[in-house]
Amino acid sequence: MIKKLNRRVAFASLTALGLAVGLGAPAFAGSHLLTLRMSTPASATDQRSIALEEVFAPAVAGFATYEPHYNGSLIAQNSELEAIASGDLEMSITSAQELAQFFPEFSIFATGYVHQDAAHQVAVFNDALMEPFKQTVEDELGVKLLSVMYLGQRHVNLRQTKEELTVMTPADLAGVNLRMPGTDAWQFLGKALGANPTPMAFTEVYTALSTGSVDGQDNPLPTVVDAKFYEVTNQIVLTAHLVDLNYVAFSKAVWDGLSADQQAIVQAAADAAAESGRQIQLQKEAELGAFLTEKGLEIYEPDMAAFRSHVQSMYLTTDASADWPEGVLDKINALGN
Ligand code: KDO
Repeated sequence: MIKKLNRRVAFASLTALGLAVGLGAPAFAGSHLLTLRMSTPASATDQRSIALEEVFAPAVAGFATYEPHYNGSLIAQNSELEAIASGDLEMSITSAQELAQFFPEFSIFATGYVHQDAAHQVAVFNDALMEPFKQTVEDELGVKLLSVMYLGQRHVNLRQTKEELTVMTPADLAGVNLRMPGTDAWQFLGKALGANPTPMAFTEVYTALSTGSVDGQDNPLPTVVDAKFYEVTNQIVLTAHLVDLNYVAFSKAVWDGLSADQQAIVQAAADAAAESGRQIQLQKEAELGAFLTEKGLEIYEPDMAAFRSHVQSMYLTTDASADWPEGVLDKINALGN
């Protein structure tokens, strides 16, 4: 908690300094195009990357050059927000879990079995309940959350064959070293699933699975295919424990230097990219089970009620929900089915 508070204060000051001295101040009038560097751990073939290149980039091309950096090659996973705050980066595809490092209340959007589907994510992001969250990130970190992108339903993906380990309830994951991304919110989710979470950057997961330094990882089916995790794992347990999202994060300092027309173009471009990526990702999720079965993976549903109740009670009976603003969970639930 102290660490988080320190980070929060430190970055509020850093952002104030960055804004005051004009770090990241854009030069985009006339023939001077603004460069929008975007860093993500995702690959160039991930649907979110493709959507930004194919939809966002051409829409802003009149005044900005979109410059994507993939596979964490420019900024390491989970450091992108600091980079935007300090003027070293203009855009990223961030997560609620990363934001929770600075603003613990964001963990509510990173909680298992809260978002119900892609449409629910959009309804929550566009609802008034989201305004104080967005405002805090803008004011204290200098980052604008433009739109919500759909990553998909995360499932547990293991090296063991189903014969070696069949997972029906959280108890079956006891002692399983499950790679989860390296922030507290992710690690807690791994524990809530009943596993032994191991923090690791996304770019290291394929090697860790192939050498057996972890037993498994969790990600949506399109990521399992895109990152070729199916080559080094044997089963997928369809836990659907997190309908995962990312936000299109944009430098507030750069935003403030845009004209009102340019801001409207950037906003519309981010929304259109998010919508395009969402539709393709949903289609892929529906189709890729068959592809993965062909590749030899065993795919099955566990006891969903057991997972849901174990995960939910872990959040509601521990400190994990202590920072959630009063009433927000009810509002999120009310926007679902
Ligand atoms: C991952 O590290 O497992 C994760 O899926 C977490 C997401 O928030 C997101 O950062 C994603 O990786 C990357 O964009 C790579 O797909």
